[in-house]
Amino acid sequence: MKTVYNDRHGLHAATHEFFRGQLVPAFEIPARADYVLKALKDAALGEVLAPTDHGLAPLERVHASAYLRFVQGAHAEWLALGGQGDAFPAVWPVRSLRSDVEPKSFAARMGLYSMDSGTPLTSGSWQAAYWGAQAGLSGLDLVLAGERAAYVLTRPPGHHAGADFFGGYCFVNNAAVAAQAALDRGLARVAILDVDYHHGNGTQAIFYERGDVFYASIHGDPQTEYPFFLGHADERGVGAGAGCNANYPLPAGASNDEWFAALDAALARLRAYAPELLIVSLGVDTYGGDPISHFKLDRREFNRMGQLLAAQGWPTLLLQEGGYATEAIGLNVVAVLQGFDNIEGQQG
Ligand code: Q9C
Ligand code: ZN
Repeated sequence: MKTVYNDRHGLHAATHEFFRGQLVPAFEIPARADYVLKALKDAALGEVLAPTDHGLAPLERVHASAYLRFVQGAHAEWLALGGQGDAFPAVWPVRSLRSDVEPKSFAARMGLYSMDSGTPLTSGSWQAAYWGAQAGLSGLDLVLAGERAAYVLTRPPGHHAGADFFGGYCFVNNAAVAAQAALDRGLARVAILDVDYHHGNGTQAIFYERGDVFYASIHGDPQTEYPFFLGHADERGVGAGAGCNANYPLPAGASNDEWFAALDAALARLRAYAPELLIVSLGVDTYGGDPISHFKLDRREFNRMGQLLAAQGWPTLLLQEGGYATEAIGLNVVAVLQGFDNIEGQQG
């Protein structure tokens, strides 16, 4: 299948991140995408294309304009105030505090527009994230033009980003932007299947009250796993979206049998919904060797995942999300894509 590659991803390059409140070397690094690109080329998986610019309007269909404006200018503001290196939020409007008034203070706006301190805002974050969304939109173009499937290689990831906040390494919700663009181009029902280890809280929240996007996710139980505050099984959507949200939280350490049972259940829900397009939030941090996650998938399982996704028969857009076993994620992604293209692939 064809790949759209965001070649500006390297503009987002953090050295450190806060992990459980401690500053550690960043996990979400440019080498992740470099390894995937190399593996795609080694496997001769298909053409690699550059994104075309669809402008800001499709991002504004999902994200608040004030939020996008803030992210766009935030690092320059930080430097102008004497900040050095990457910027991190440190204060948030939690319960009883107001989030309806945008403060003047930069530190306060960093908190207003974020959900955690684990997402470094760097000088190139906006550019990288903007072009990631453009890559997603370009992949959508391919699928709407009749390609069976397309893969979007980009970082930073997107599924934790909400309508007006960043977090979980994410700034722009690429899957949500692509889903909304598909609707705006005439589709009536889009499914998003999120197989990243972490629940895609941003994607779920963006479509929670809507029936035109079905969100299904298999992920580490938020009782113990990031993002902690969303992703439970009893979240089923409300209003027009009632019944259009399906979460499959699994305990950290869940077996591959449990994971594929959840995938079976999620796909059955999606078949009942009968989407015209499937968007896959393809995180490969479900890999057994991932440094921040606790599932046990390996090449054989990634290959099978791709086969099962293809077997549904829907036009499919696969978007890169997480995966932090840097040197392995290329082979893991290729295993999914080869499975989708019905290539057995190398095991092990
Ligand atoms: N204290 C994605 O895979 N860090 N995001 C956890 C726990 C955030 C992962 C810190 C992990 C986010 C797209
Ligand atoms: Zn993840």
